[in-house]
Amino acid sequence: MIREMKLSVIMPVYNEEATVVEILSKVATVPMVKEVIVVNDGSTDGTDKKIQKLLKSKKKGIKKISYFKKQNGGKGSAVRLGLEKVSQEYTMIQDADLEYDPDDIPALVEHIKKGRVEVVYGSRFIGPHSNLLFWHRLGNSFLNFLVNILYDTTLTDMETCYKVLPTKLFRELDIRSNKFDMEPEITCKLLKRGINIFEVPITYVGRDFSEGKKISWRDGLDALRVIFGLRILP
Ligand SMILES: Nc1nc2c(ncn2[C@@H]2O[C@H](COP(=O)(O)OP(=O)(O)OP(=O)(O)O)[C@@H](O)[C@H]2O)c(=O)[nH]1
Ligand SMILES: [Mg+2]
Repeated sequence: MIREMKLSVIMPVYNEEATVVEILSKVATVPMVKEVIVVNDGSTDGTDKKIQKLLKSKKKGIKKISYFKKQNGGKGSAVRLGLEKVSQEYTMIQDADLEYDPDDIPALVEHIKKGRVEVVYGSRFIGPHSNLLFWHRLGNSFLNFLVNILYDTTLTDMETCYKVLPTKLFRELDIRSNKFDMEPEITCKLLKRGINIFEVPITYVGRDFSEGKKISWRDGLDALRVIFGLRILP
């Protein structure tokens, strides 16, 4: 059985003037992407201007993009607002930098289309990748290892932004985290429900802080709180 894939993409954006137009143009032209919901929460650079200009242009695929602004609250809070606006059966997240490549989306959703799995993650560490930051990679591996031990699984990349979920399920997870701790919250809540997360290799070109990366060691502490907290909760 090949299922028609109707996908909404939520794009949280904060100070990404260098990349936002290119990534939006790319993701809006992926065949199964039926809408792109951009949430910009108070960028202080030229991000807003760049998005407005793109929306006014007649570029292919732009009709699919809807744009929301709010006060800065972090990636998780932006995704939560986006999720309220989603209209399609499946939802995924696309960061506004160029680390993840929308060309990988068709392969990412292939096994959902075939009806074999419900939730798919794009793993950066089983596909071709460059990784620039040693401590970031180490922290990432440690958090991933902890999830595997505490939730009895064998994921390779629970922090990936490429997560595809049925929209109904995503809403039921009732995500509370406001920042990057949203990623372990989604993962741990899925695992607690006994949902089988299917991983597909994706390409990844990591950026560094001079190129706009925002995640830091403090976000690692938030992740620890979420991973342990959700394990203890009934
Ligand atoms: N709306 C919104 N988006 C944010 C905020 N902080 C980060 N983002 C977005 O979240 C995405 C990921 O941020 P990055 O700094 O690239 O973090 P990263 O280390 O690459 O994160 P991963 O790719 O998940 O490992 C980018 O699209 C950012 O613009 C925020 O406060 N608000
Ligand atoms: Mg990034």
